[in-house]
Amino acid sequence: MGPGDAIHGVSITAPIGCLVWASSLLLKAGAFEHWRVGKLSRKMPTGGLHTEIDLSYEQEWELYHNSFSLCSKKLRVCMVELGLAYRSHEIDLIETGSYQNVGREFLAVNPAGTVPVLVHRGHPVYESHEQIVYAAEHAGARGMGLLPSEPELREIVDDWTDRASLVGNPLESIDQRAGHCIPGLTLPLFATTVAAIPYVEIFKGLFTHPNKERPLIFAALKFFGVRGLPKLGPMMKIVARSRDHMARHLDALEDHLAKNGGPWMVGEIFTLADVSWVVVLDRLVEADWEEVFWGAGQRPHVAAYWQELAERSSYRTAVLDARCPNVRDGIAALAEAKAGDRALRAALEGELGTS
Ligand SMILES: N[C@@H](CCC(=O)N[C@@H](CS)C(=O)NCC(=O)O)C(=O)O
Repeated sequence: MGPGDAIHGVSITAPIGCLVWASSLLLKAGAFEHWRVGKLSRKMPTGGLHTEIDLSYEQEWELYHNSFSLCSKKLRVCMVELGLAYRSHEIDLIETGSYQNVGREFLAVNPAGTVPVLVHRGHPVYESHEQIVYAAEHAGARGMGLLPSEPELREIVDDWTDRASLVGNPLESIDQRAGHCIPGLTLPLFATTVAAIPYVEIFKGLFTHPNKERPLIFAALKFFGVRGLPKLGPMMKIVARSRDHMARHLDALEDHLAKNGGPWMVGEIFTLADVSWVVVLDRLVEADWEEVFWGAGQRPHVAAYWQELAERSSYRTAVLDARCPNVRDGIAALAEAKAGDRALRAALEGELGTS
């Protein structure tokens, strides 16, 4: 469906146009985001274990997660690396089909409505960068391997884990965290994966999701598609800004890996820092940024690091095997659109340093 198409004989160009205009305005002003964060932060639980909350549970470890979410992938990779079995509760986000994450049942698990949530013996642990540490600290010898106790190694692990994390509003501190560049760099992929999500599901978010930007952005992406994304100026600015900052984070990673010799972030030991970065690099690959960032001999240490990460069985089990159909199709559609449209490729990949 494209501009001018009609549903039951009624033109949808005008209402969609208004929504796109409204979403651009909101993105530019950022006023709504402040309102949203202000409103949600009263409900947003702090990170870490909450022993004061009791949830019903059947297994020692339970995981509320989504197949596509970056933070969920990180926690799943971590659980596989630690050899911790868990009971799985898959929660849909609009990215994968519906706003189950803001339904009554899931809000009882996490009032902030975000995934993942790790539940240990019925108590939730919030924030994925804290969940992986918590899980490692409760996984015996295997956990100690992923989380070294030597202060100088632990400092490296903490720094690089933090740099890959998503903490608070992703559009802020994009210069400090590669994780914060990920939503912007995923916009082209959202523009293809959303093709499988009906408008009616997307617009439900106007009534149910605390962040009204989400349905507006997803509706605009669906309407324009990836080929029309270059027309959405505010979104393109976010793509360009995220691309430039990600290039700097990867330069730092390249330097770090060149100095310590690899194959992992702290040399021979695979740690939580690598768990945190495998999902960042995976997202860059699935959203077709691999060539831009480490193709054609650029950043050879990052390229070699990615190759090692992608060969780990935890990556295959927790990320590749979990990929859902609309994401699989969206990845192929994005690659196809860029391959057949040089202007689109140039608009998305641009000249680094131009944002
Ligand atoms: N800082 C949180 C971020 C959680 C987060 O934003 N999760 C996203 C998926 S990666 C989510 O649930 N989004 C759904 C929504 O906002 O509707 C963490 O690391 O766990």
